[in-house]
Amino acid sequence: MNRGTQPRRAFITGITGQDGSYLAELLLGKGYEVHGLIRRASTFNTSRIDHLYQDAHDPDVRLVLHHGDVTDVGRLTYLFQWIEPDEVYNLAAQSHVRVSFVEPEHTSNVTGMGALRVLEALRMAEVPARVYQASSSEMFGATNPPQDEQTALHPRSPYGVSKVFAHWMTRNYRDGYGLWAVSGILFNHESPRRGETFLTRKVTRAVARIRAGLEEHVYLGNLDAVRDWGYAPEYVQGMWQMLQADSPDDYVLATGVACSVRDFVSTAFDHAGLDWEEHVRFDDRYLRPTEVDALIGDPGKAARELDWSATIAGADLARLMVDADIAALEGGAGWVDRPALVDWPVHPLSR
Ligand code: NDP
Ligand code: GDR
Repeated sequence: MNRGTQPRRAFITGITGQDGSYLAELLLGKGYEVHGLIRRASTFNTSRIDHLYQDAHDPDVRLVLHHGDVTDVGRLTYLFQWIEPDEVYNLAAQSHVRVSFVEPEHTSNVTGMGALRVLEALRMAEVPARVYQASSSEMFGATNPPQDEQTALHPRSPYGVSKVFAHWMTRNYRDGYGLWAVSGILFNHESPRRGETFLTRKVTRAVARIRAGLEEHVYLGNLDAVRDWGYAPEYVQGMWQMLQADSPDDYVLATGVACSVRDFVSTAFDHAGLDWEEHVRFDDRYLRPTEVDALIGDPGKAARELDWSATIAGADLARLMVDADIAALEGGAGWVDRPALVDWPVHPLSR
């Protein structure tokens, strides 16, 4: 859509999550007007974006939040008609694989059907936006590495199955309705803003607390799984690049570097001068009914066609995250320069 000198408009579902917060930063830095969908919660849920807060009374506010939910297609349709975004990033999901076994229906509704609602709302609103769908390496599941865009999908969790549904819906809306839609098949990506119950952050946060004498042990499940861990800010850059391409296509974003859970754990503890075997205990509650043994991506297509590549992987990432958790615990420079908690006003016209 050509708006002359007006800023480009992006709409992000999942803006309060790890990726949403980095993406909002990136797009604001590029001059975009950014609209984010947030869920009403009984406690503040905007801690990852509070440092981006702008006073809603300023005339040139470029970050606007809207209450809503990807389970509510009417709300999404209304917002798309009213905002007329140029780019839509669908990052909202129940994104925890272990939790998806406990809540398969909820996960399917949000992670799978939620993506369909975003696509359908855009179709109904007749807004010619470019759409990014957050697909996942979990879709490959049991298929042997290395995995790329041609690799067969074999999901091993309700989360993985939901992402496959969303992935194929996105392709079908592209093929059937001409929607400018892409799926980014992203391998694990982490950061100091990673949710505290995912493996990397659980470990680096525990390392900082054990080092400070606040805790003695951390309980983990399967240490044998192999993942391809990259750094989240680099991955949101890749998302944006996918939407700037000449034509819509799907891309794998990965480092190509294999790292086992055990190696990540030992690197993180080593970095803080601790012996991991003294502090890590096993708890079978963190096992999954079906595990994904090895995910190692081949990001060759993204390198060739988007000039995208990851620079931080596995062990470097573990050290970076340990440093950030130690700094945060010591009250120094944490991951965010957070102002006093703010009550984000939802837009007055966003009724
Ligand atoms: P997070 O779990 O950190 O963030 C998920 C976001 O979705 C949060 O903002 C959450 O809101 C929001 N959300 C959850 N349910 C709903 C709902 N019903 N309606 C609206 N919003 C909702 O995930 P990440 O940032 O790590 O990941 C972003 C996306 O990328 C997800 O779709 C994830 O599945 C996918 N992905 C992630 C990878 C990774 O390694 N990080 C790899 C591949 C794919 P709230 O804050 O209120 O909970
Ligand atoms: P994953 O990430 O399932 O790959 O999904 P997670 O960090 O949860 O698990 C990674 C591996 O570590 C093993 N593991 C543990 N995991 C957790 N969470 N807690 C533990 O105590 C623990 N002990 C061992 C797991 O079994 C697994 O093998 C992430 C999510 O961000 C998805 O949304 C995303 O799509 C995929 O990455 C790519």
